[in-house]
Amino acid sequence: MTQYLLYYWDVPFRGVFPQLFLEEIGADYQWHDASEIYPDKSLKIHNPGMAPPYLFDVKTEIYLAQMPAILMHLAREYDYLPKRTETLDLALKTILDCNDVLMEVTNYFGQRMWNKKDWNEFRTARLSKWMKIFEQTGLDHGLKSENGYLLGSKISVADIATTALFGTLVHSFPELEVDLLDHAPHVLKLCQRIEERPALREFLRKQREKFGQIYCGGEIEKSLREMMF
Ligand SMILES: N[C@@H](CCC(=O)N[C@@H](CS)C(=O)NCC(=O)O)C(=O)O
Repeated sequence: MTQYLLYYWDVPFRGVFPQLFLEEIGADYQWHDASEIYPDKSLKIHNPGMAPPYLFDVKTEIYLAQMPAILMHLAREYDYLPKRTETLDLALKTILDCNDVLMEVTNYFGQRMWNKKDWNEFRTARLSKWMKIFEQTGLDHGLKSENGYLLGSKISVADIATTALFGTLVHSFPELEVDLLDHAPHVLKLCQRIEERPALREFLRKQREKFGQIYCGGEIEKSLREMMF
């Protein structure tokens, strides 16, 4: 029986976070185009949200918006939250960091297009710093090149979020893999390990076959692509 409906656009960007999680836990879910809710019905659903992704829980008939809230909800339901207070807090912090990186990479969701000067500054200063933050977080909690997870010895929602962020980014923009290798080599390996999990490998293969290297779509993706040369 269908457990969840996930509403998002036909690009990976932010929707791949909940989708990767739903695949990881083997949930029975249906993907729906965000236009079924956004914008016309945004205010008509129970628990309205500003913009996609939206998750609809079929059993409780409750909608939830905001990617971090959706991930935290699923993580709690399926025991993907660390137990200790520090790492539990860090799980939320990691998801929020991911959300910030999405916003920064897309220059505040395409409010302005990238130019070479701003992009190079962002890439060398902030993007590299974000990568180092994830790397140091992992190292502080026992992440190794061949094993371990971002927040300890057990997989958590933070690993799914980190992979949805950096795994997707370097798939869509292979030019950025060298940045991740330089600034966060253990995180790069972690993303590769998570992407190879049996529950995720086939999903990602199909999704990437369908989307190719599409990232967030629109004018801002075009602008981002121009920055890569
Ligand atoms: N903070 C929200 C942001 C949602 C959001 O910005 N969604 C984008 C697609 S990734 C959108 O459709 N925005 C249209 C709008 O904001 O009106 C979240 O994390 O879910």
